[in-house]
Amino acid sequence: MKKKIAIIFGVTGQDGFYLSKLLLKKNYIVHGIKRRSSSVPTKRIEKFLNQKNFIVHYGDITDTSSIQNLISSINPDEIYNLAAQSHVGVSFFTPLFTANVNAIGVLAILEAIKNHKKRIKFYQAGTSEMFGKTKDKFQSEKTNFNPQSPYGTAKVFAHQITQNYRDAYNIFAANGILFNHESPMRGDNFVTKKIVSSLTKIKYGKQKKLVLGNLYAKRDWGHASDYVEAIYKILQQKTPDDYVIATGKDYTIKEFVNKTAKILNLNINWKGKGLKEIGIDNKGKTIIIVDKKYFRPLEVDYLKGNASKAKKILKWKMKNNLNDLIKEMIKHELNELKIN
Ligand code: NAP
Ligand code: G4F
Repeated sequence: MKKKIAIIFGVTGQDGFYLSKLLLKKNYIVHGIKRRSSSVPTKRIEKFLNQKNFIVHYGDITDTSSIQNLISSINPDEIYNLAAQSHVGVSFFTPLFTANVNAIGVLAILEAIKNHKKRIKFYQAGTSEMFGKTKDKFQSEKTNFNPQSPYGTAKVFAHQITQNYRDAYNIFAANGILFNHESPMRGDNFVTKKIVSSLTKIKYGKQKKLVLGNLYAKRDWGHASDYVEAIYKILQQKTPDDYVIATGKDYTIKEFVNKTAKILNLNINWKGKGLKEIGIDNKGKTIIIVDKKYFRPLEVDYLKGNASKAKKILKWKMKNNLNDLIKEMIKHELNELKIN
C-alpha cells in the first residue's frame, strides 16, 4: 500500500516530537518544517533525523512563497499545522509577530491548500486560550470565545478562517481545541516544566529558589502523547469537524507545585498573601517566591474542558493522569541532571 505523506509545520516543538513519533510508527513519510535558527533547532527530533521516512526542510509559515513551494513539491495527503508563537505571556510583548504567525500564517497555508491540485486534509492547532474569560464551568465546542491575549485572539482568527475555508471551498480543514498538555519535551518557560525542573534542582541542592507569577489560575493539564493521538484521529474522520481535547480536571498552579513537591518528598509550608506569598521548606528556608514580572496584563483564570464529543466520535482515550505526567517529567529532569 502507498505510504501516506504528511507535512508537520512546527515539527521542532513539543507536539511536533510526539506527532512525528506517532506518524512514523504508522508508516507515514513525514516532512517536518524547521525555521532557521542561530542554535540547533532540532534537539527534540534528533533521533528521527537519520530515518529515511523523516525529511526536514527549511520553511516559515509567515513566508508565503516557502509554504507554496513546500506544498507543491511534497504533494502531501495531510498537513498538521502546529507552528505558533505558543507562549501566551510572550504574546503581550510581541503582539504583531504573534498575530503574523498564529493568524496570518494559518491563512497562508489554507490559501496554498485551496490552490493545490490534490485534496489535502488540514489540521489547525487551536487552543483553550480561545475561551479566555468564560462563565461556562466546563468549556466545550459550544462555548463562546472570549480571548484575553494577543495569542488567544490570533488563534480565534485561525480557528474561524479554518472553518471558513472548510465551508467556502469544501476543504477537509479541522480544528483541535486542545487544553494545556505537557511532557518532558515541554518548553522551559511554561509553568509545569519550570516547576518540575526547579523543584527537582532545589531538592538536589542545584538551585535555590523557584520564582512564579499567579499561583491561583486553574488549568486542565494532560499529557502531550495522549493529545497527539487525538490530533491524528481528527484527520482520519470522513468529515472535517472541530473537537475539544481535555482531561475534565483542573488544578491551580499552587496545587501543581504541591503535587510535584509531594512526589519529590519535599515539604512546603505556605505563608503570606499576594506578592508576599512564599513557600518554605522543612528547614525554614524560603524556596518559592512570587514576582509580579510573571503576571500577565490579563489572565485566564480557569480552564476545564469537556471532551465528550472527542470521546464519542473519535473514540479518544487518555492513558496518563496528572501524577503519571509529573513523575515522567521528574524522571526526565533527573536524567538531565545525571542523578539516578
Ligand atoms: P511549541 O513547543 O512552542 O512548538 C511550536 C512550534 O512552532 C516550534 O516548532 C516552532 O519552531 C514553530 N514555529 C514558530 N513560529 C514558526 C513560524 N513562523 N514558522 C514555522 N514554524 C514556527 O508548542 P507546542 O506546545 O508543541 O504546541 C503546538 C501547537 O499547539 C502550537 O500551535 C500551540 O499554540 C498549540 N497548542 C498547544 C497547547 C499546549 O498546551 N502545548 C495547547 C493548545 C494549543 P522553533 O522550534 O523554531 O521555535
Ligand atoms: O504554562 P503557561 O505559560 O501556559 P498557558 O498560558 O496556559 O498556555 C499554554 O496552554 C495553552 C492552552 O490553554 C496553549 F494554547 C499555549 O500555547 C500554552 O501551551 O501558564 C499557565 C498558567 C498561567 O495562568 C500563568 O499566569 O500559569 C501561570 N503562571 C504562574 N507563574 C506562570 C508562571 N506561567 C509561566 N509560563 N511562568 C510562570 O512563572
